[in-house]
Amino acid sequence: HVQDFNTHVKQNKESVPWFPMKMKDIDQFANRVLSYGAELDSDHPGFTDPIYRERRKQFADIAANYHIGEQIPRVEYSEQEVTTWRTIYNELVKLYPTHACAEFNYIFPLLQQNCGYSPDNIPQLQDVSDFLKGCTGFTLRPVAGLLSSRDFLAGLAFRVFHSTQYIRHHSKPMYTPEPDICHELLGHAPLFADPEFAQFSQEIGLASLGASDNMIEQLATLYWFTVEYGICLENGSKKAFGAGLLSSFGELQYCLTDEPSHELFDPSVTCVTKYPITSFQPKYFIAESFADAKNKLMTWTSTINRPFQVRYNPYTQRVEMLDTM
Ligand code: TIH
Ligand code: FE2
Repeated sequence: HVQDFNTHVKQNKESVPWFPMKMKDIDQFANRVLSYGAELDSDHPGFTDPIYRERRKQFADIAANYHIGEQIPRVEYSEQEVTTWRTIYNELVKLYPTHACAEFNYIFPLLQQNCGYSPDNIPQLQDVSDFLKGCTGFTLRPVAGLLSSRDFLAGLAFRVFHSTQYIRHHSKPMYTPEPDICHELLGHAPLFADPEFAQFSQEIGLASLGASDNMIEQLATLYWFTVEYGICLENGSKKAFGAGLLSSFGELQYCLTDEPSHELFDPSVTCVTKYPITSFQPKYFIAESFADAKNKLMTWTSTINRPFQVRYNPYTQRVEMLDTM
């Protein structure tokens, strides 16, 4: 039977970490950022650029004041920001036909037609969010900085993707270790319009609710090697589907060469593999298809030891708990 979380904890006296049960609960953690988006480290390319720092603060404020269900404020990007976007966009669209997976190449023209994707325009988060909602129910939510893995993954359980709105510093367009609007809109957004991929992403999110710290780390690693850096096979040749690849014209070329190593995606192996976060990846995992990756993931998550099961009710936008104790 379905039970509410607090009742569950009281009755079982277990230390299950808090997790959101309804869409609105996400507002409680969306501002709990590890590093506030406005404070840049000394090695960040924008550290000594006062205009860039001030701009980042504006974006952090938009996210900090946002509540679920509201319209995401529209932003007018500067000529310099659009130039950065254009550089990245023009390099990437040359590579997509040969380097990106078929699902991505099917959706990308729809984003050009419906959401203002073009070399001269940085699309608005609200327009992309509306488009995704009509495809798979995914929506975007602006975020002020880096969330913990636990909070970020919890959003996916509700098909909510936390998205940055600022753009990387113009001095380094080819690669950024922190997400930015190019990474979100070129890397992530297209595949959230794909039903299989959307479900795969949500399954990681649902598995994360109330999970132990150790399990969160394993799920974040699975997310990293699929949603961020996944490669799949199409008629025997490798194609990129990970957002970190699809938004970086440097790494998108590199990832399909023989320089890095490639291994078949296997959740039990992949989930404990270490990875660097500020350089190209030395190793990628290859999925046979989104459906296959989802099946393997669900087989693996079914072995997770939790005293309850969860399922998402899209009509109420709530997580329902099925007690299994
Ligand atoms: N490296 C990516 C890029 O340059 O677009 C961005 C990120 C990937 C993963 C986290 S941030
Ligand atoms: Fe990402």
